[in-house]
Formats: sequence, structure tokens, C-alpha cells
Amino acid sequence: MKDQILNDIKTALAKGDREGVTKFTKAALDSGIPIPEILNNGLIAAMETIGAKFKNNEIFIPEVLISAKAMHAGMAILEPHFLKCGIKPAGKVVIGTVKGDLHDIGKNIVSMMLKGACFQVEDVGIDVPTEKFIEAARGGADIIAMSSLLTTSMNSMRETIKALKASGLRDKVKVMVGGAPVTQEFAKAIEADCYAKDAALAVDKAKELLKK
Ligand code: B1M
Repeated sequence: MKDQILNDIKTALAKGDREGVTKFTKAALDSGIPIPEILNNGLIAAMETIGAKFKNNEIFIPEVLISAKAMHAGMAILEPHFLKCGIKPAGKVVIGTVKGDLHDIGKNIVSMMLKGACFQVEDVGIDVPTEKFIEAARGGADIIAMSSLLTTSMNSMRETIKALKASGLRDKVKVMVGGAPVTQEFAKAIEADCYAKDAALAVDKAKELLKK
């Protein structure tokens, strides 16, 4: 039963069938499958398959885009279930996908899970210029969280950290970086405070950062 529903989610997402993804994600919730399982073994697993097919030129940008929209539909079903907090925020995180980069699925998952862990999250979107992150630091963010999915956009993270230093704000805010091409080594090289490989770790690391 559980495997069947998760497979239905994957099949619908592979076809870019938004209604199907919505229906099966709801069915998964109704049948009591834990949300992390729906997310990791349903939606994210399906997106990984899309990624592999895209890499092998078996599918192309339009198909990927349609599946990405179906993924958003599934996440919209899950999101309200993450937002049952109602207590004092754990801290303020400003999150965005860096300049030159339009990928937002991973960033949205991180954002959703941080909200679920009671962080106040301001999502500044995609293709976010350095100046916007600097503004966020001035506006009292505890953590600036930058996502990048392209090797060509990773350097924007370095630029933002340099700009934070130049504007005297570096000591006032923590910087977390993540996204598929980002590594611990890269995070260290650009002097970020931390790197998180996935959304669950991003929550753990955000909590750790605010303890320091
Ligand atoms: Co793009 N794309 N894409 N794409 N795309 C990749 C990233 C790519 C690896 C595909 C490939 O070639 N194999 C490749 C990048 C190669 C590289 O630079 N290394 C690529 C390319 C080349 C491109 C274009 C240049 C293609 C073109 O136009 N020729 C173009 C670039 C556009 C631009 O950004 N300027 C492009 C466009 C697109 C679409 C618009 C079609 C679509 C994005 C739709 C959207 O996001 N709304 C798209 C997609 C969907 C992908 C793949 C298939 C899937 C990405 C995804 O959503 N994964 C991707 C292939 C792949 O990843 N295998 C690919 C699922 C998501 C849950 O994972 O984002 O990694 P991820 O997030 C994870 C972790 O990384 C982490 O937590 C998340 C959940 O656990 N994480 C963080 C993410 N951010 C974090 C931040 C944190 C902490 C953790 O702290 C701040």
C-alpha cells in the first residue's frame, strides 16, 4: 500500500501530472505515511530520476520544467503540515537562490523544513543579487542561507560573503550554503559558517549556528 502510493507519486511526477501528484500526495498523507518519507522517497526520489534522465539527454528542459511544477504542487500539499509551530521563532533566516540561478525546488524544501522547525523564514526567491542578501543582514537576519545548483552560480556565494565583510556586517550574521554542487570544502574556502548537504541537515546546522 505505502510503496504503491509512493510509486504513484513518482510516476505522476515523471509525467509532469500535477493533478496526479496532488492527489497521490494527499493520499499518502491520509494513509499516514510520515511526511519525511513522502518527501524523500516520493517527491525528491522522483526528481532525482528526472535529473538523471535530463543528464542522459533522455528528456529536455520543457519536460523538466513540467515535472518541477508538479513537484511544487506536491510540496504545497505538504507545507501546511510543517507549519504547526506557534511558539517563539528559533531565529530569523533569510534564504534565496543566488544570482544567475533559477533552481528553487531544493531551496523551497530547505525553507519549508526550517519553518517547520520554528525558524522565521524570509524567502527572497531566485536569482538573488548580493545586495539583497546584504540588505537582509542589515535588516536583522540571524542566518543568510544561500542555495546554488549551478557550478556557474556558486561564485555568487563568495561574492556575497566578501560584500558582507566589506560592509562590516560579517560578524553580525551567520552564513549557510548548500545545493548540489556545493561541498564542505567549497564552504570552507569561501569562509561560510556552515554547509548543509540536505534540508534535514540544514535545520540541524541552523540550530547549531544559533547556539554559537
Ligand atoms: Co537545471 N540543472 N538547469 N533545471 N536541473 C541541474 C542542476 C543539472 C545538474 C542537470 C544536469 O546537467 N545533470 C545542471 C547543472 C550542472 C552544473 O552546473 N553542475 C543544470 C543545468 C545545466 C541547467 C540549465 C543551464 C540548462 C539549460 O538551460 N541548458 C538551466 C539553468 C537555468 C538557470 O538557473 N539559470 C537549468 C534549468 C532548469 C529548469 C528551469 C528546467 C529546472 C528548475 C525548475 C525549478 O527549480 N523551479 C531544472 C531542474 C529541475 C534541474 C534538475 C533536474 C533537478 C534539480 C532539483 O530540483 N533537484 C537538476 C539535476 C539534478 O539535480 N540531478 C538540474 C531536487 C532538489 C530537491 O534537490 O536542489 O539539490 P536540490 O536540493 C537539495 C540539496 O541540494 C539541499 O537540500 C535539498 C533537499 O534535500 N539544498 C540545500 C539545496 N539548497 C540548499 C541550501 C542550503 C542547504 C541545503 O542551505 C542554504
